[in-house]
Amino acid sequence: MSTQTLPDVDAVVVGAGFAGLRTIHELRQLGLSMQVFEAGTDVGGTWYWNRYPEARTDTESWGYCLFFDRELYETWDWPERFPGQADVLAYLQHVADKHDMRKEIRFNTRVSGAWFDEATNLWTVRTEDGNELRSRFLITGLGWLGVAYKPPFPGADTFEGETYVTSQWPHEPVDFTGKRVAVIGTGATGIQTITGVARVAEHLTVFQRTPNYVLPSRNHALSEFQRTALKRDYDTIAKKTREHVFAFPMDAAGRLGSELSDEELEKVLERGWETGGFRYIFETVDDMLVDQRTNDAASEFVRRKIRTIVHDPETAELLCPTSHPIGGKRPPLGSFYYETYNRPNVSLVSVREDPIKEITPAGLRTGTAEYEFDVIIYATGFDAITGPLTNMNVHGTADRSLGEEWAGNARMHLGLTAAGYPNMFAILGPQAPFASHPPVIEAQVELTGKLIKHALDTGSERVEATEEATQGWSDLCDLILDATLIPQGMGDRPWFLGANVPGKKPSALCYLGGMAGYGAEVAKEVESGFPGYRFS
Ligand code: NA7
Repeated sequence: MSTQTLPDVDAVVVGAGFAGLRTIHELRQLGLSMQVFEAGTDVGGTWYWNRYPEARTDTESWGYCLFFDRELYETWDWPERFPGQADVLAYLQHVADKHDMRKEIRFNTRVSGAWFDEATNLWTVRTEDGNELRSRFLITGLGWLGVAYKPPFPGADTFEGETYVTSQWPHEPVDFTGKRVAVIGTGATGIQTITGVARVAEHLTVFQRTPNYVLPSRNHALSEFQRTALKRDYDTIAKKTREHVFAFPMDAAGRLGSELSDEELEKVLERGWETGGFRYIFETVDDMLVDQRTNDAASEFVRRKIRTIVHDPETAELLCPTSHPIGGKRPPLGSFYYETYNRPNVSLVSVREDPIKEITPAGLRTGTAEYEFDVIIYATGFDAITGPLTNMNVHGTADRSLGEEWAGNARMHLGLTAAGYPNMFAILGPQAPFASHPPVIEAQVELTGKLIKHALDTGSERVEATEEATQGWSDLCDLILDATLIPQGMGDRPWFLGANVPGKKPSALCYLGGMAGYGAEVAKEVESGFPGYRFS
């Protein structure tokens, strides 16, 4: 008589942010049992950890949410155009409470490894507290930005003041009043932190290696009237997020910069700049990221704005990005960011030619100068996209870890599944669309549901992307990347191409074919009976 090893639960889900919560709903629809593990003490994921000053979305609130529950959409009130961290966290807490999701989640529990067993076709998932669980399916919702990157400056431990990392911010408020503060890094999180800290610190010194194109967010409170109108517009907004290239609730511009005269282009850019946010990129023209002349004009437009806003010409020049095209790095949104450099208590130090050499007990030292601080804030980014998954220590068939697998290029079919990792679904895995995350997450969780359902319907114990499909998707990601101007920015280390962490191999870590393009690829896969997958 043969004995069969049975799973403890149908699915283990890792993470309780947008992806984990949306997955709970999907698995319930399928009638599957689950255990969700979450390292934090509450739901929220990225929005649980990133509590630094002024942390805020760069996507308009009415599109930065989940659409699976219309009532949820119509009963939630976003206070601002771009919600702050506390509001996004409150939203996710509300999602979990409304759908009674917390009972599926074990908080304070970090997964330390997962192994696929070929003999039983089950995953064994181990947690740091020493427990083990066997499941048929493993679904990770780790986000792209769960592992901080902190440059290994010599002497970092010797600093006698306070040290903070933006993405590991304390839960208690930090008071910078009367303090001399350093911020290292001017990416999206640095930009937000800088404007917040500048208002209270005695002095803020910003250490900038690469200037960015910081677009004005023009954030504002939403009136009762606006909120009501947005809720009534649920169908249109949901459709727009599925069809817009970046999954934003916007329309395409419907015009090409390449077909406009210099004067017309200037006018359109001015309107986009005044409207604020990513509308400068996506509602002005549809070819900013692919047409050189248009991109040059849009980049120069921002430089002119910087020179107009910033009073000190030397500081203005340091803030002007010249070594990558707009879009070559992820452009941050700011709220009076450039204006901040007109404050008497803020100074800018370029460490491009004169890098930080070491952290000292009193502050830090570049090749030519020494600085003293009470506080150093690292806004130095993340081991993005691959870091959270490789850190989780996932072993597929042949006991091969994702870290080993991705020593070449990180590849995942449809940014979700990989050959050699059966029954594993990585929501926001490498080569998922580079677009606003909640709509991408919903699309990927829905696809996960369909793949699992097909496996169940066909009595399959195992569903796995084929090698051909995994490589084919990766080739497509390369092809699309090369059709854009984005590779021109590679020298400035964009994180979404894995270029920001020394030793990490840069590659097409995301799909740049747009949200509608992704939807079409997914539909093709589903409607043709999953040719990219093997069910057994
Ligand atoms: P980013 O955008 O990767 O920014 C990190 C910043 O830290 C960037 O300005 C880096 O300069 C700087 N950095 C990194 N290492 C160093 C060293 N050694 N010396 C000086 N400066 C350094 O990360 P964020 O956290 O701001 O944003 C990531 C995403 O989170 C963001 O795009 C949103 O989607 C949310 P560099 O540009 O490499 O010269």
